[in-house]
Amino acid sequence: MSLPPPIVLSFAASDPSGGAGIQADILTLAGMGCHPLTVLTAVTVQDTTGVEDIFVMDAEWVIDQARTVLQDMPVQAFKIGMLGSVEIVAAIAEVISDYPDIPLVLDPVLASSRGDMFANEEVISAMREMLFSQATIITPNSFEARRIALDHEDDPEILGLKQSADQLLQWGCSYVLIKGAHENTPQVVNVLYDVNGIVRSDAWQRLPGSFHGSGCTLSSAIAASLAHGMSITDSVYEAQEFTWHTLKAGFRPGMGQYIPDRFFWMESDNLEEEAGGSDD
Ligand code: PXL
Repeated sequence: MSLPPPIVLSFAASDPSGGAGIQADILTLAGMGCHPLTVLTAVTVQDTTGVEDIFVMDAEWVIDQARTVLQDMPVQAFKIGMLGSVEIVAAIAEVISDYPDIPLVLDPVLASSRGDMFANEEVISAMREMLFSQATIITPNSFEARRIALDHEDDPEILGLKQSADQLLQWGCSYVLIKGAHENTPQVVNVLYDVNGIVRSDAWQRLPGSFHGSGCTLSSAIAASLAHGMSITDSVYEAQEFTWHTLKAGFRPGMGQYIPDRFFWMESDNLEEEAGGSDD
């Protein structure tokens, strides 16, 4: 018998298309050599073209799922995706507060890449108040960073990204990774900040096509790297590289978006592909 791989607990919602959500987390964590524990926060009805419905779990069920596996197995990292309700935010905040030494990656999911909304103003406030101070790193895209940084419903475009990062850090997370895919730049530039400013900045070749599940893949890959014992800066680079390759090898299984291939590395051709580089 062999020793268990690093274990990561993901709190997320089901995406039956297998592109995003808990399915993305399971594939990514497994693809990066971790064992995934999964706590379901919601069930969505969706395919690769869009979300049709969402059923949010009762917060008690979230607590029961989490406490049961946590009493049985030691985890090396937590990852949080779609939350679903203020009660679920509170439930998760309470559970993870018992594990202050375990790194936490919080992907503050507000909407799908196609614009289906997943979080209202109350959930955003609850996330800021109860989860940010427990997060090692949060991974908003530039839209989410500006939207969450603004405490009200003003036009988020008025905030710069550095200004948004500073605001998010003030709510207590240690690092913010702002993803630049939605910005009008030739390359995709992802920037990691801490309270002292920019920690690292990585530019990646922009790939054609619209992807479903890239954010879930990146945040799970950071959690996997942290669970393997890597530093935060190395984890952020490793996760971006992994994610870029999943997108490069992405496939279009239906009539909508492309899905990242989290097992791209099983194709030996993809192992030699040149990705992009680091700015720092
Ligand atoms: O990528 C964010 C996300 C998270 N969780 C679920 C999703 C999506 C995007 O569609 O469906 C379940």
